[in-house]
Amino acid sequence: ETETTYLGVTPPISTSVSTEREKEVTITLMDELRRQNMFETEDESQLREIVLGRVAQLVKKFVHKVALLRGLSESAADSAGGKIFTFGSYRLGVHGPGSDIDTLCVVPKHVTRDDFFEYFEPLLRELDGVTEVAGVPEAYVPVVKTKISGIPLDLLMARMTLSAIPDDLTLDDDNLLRNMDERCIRSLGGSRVTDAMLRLVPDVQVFRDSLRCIKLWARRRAIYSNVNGFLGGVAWAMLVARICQLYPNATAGAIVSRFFIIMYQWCWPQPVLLKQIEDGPLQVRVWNPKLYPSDRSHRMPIITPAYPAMCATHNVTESTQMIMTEEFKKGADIVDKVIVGSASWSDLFAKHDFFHKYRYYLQVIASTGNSDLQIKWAGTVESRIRQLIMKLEYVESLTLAHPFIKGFDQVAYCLNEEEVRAIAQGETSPAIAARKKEDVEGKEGAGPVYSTTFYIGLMIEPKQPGSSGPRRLDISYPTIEFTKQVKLWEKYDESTMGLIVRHIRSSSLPDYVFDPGERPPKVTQKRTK
Ligand code: 3AT
Ligand code: MN
Ligand code: MN
Repeated sequence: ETETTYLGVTPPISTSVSTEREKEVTITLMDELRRQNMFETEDESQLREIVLGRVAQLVKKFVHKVALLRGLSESAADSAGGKIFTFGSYRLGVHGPGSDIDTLCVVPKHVTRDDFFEYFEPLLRELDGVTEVAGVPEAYVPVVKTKISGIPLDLLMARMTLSAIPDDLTLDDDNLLRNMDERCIRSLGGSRVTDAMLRLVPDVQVFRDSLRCIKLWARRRAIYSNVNGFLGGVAWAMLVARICQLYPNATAGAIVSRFFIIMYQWCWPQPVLLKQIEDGPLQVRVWNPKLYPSDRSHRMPIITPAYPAMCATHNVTESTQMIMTEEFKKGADIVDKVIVGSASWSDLFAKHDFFHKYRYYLQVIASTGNSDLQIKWAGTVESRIRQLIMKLEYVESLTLAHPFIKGFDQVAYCLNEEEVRAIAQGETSPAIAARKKEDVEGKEGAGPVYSTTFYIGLMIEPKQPGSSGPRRLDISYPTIEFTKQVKLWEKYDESTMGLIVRHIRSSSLPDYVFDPGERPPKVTQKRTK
């Protein structure tokens, strides 16, 4: 046993300090991140602090008000407290100019979740500089989304089993979770995980700089999305944190370089852990593949470092794992070149080539005639696309089904039922596309159709030499099953919601998936004899 201590589940790979060259590329990396507009201005960062200060005051006011309503004495109400904690990118210190502030409001036991929506929300609406307030009490993690002085905030609430919330309360004690409501435990989770991560990295500034780089890279390469089977912000942060543990004295440039090499070579499904998984005071499941078959199905497990330990990457499928592994390899090659000087950091942040990569694509088109309903319907469809991907992975001649990380929203003003049907089926018509809201208003049977189209790239096995006839790709089973299952959604309504899955050739991809000038000009195919 050695005397030296380290953070993480194994000793570091290397404790040496970075080379001169690694220090140089760290400087050029930071320059590039600034050029890419990854940092907010000093003014914006001060504004965030002011806004947070005001939210903290408001939470206290709210707790005080509810205390009096519940018949507590004036002095008990005065000492009831209330405290905010941030999490997400702002807490990690990796937020960009437009990022929100994820904020948890911690309240004492006399304040209920209903109070949060009934009293806190109205108080918020009265606050100076508030331009948007939208409560989502029915969400898995209930939230009030707001905008104060132009800064977006996600406000969560957790009710503790304490009669007062002191200003010096911390959330790291697992025993605080005892007897708490499940939604409150979930709401605490984000904050507890973020704080644990910051405690588990050897150098917070190196971690932040490296994570900013990886987040930008993952966004540009279109592999930043938990719902679609890639990794979300928390998972990317945990991966970077683990590399930081393995190289405690390295600079950000060196961390990024090791990140790609190690992640490319990682022996999945060996989990990425920042600390040993521990048991705790609740009757809840802790991630354990030896015990639970569903945990055994996780292909790239990355485990949260706060109790109860959970897998942040349960959405990863065979396809998305292949895609990410390929990106790790490409990233490793580029960073190698950056270090020898034959590539620049901007090459690492090159835009993805999803819409150039495949010959065939699936379009999944969700449509309704109402913009509010469309958000819910499209969200539901998107959350199930992963199921379609997994079914497609079983199709024999399909090597890979690659989901794109975002849907494309469109609104078409239709004059009649026939047009509505055509749009819902994914057909495009220049005449309808050119029409404006005014053109259909007041007309009998006319109205808007809102559609969201998701794309899945299909990689098909090359045709076997010697086989006769055209190779047929039969995806009817996966698509029919998928449509059937999505329509089991409790709020599904046949008469107002459309769902279509169809395949198209790359040449039929609509212009809106490309940036201006991105699409190679169409060559008119003239057959020469
Ligand atoms: P941004 O800089 O805000 O884009 P972020 O990492 O802060 O990056 P989010 O604000 O979307 O990203 O998420 C912050 C945390 O909130 C991450 C996770 O702990 C939690 N979270 C996000 N989306 C959900 C969700 N749909 N359900 C539950 N928790 C979520
Ligand atoms: Mn955020
Ligand atoms: Mn958020």
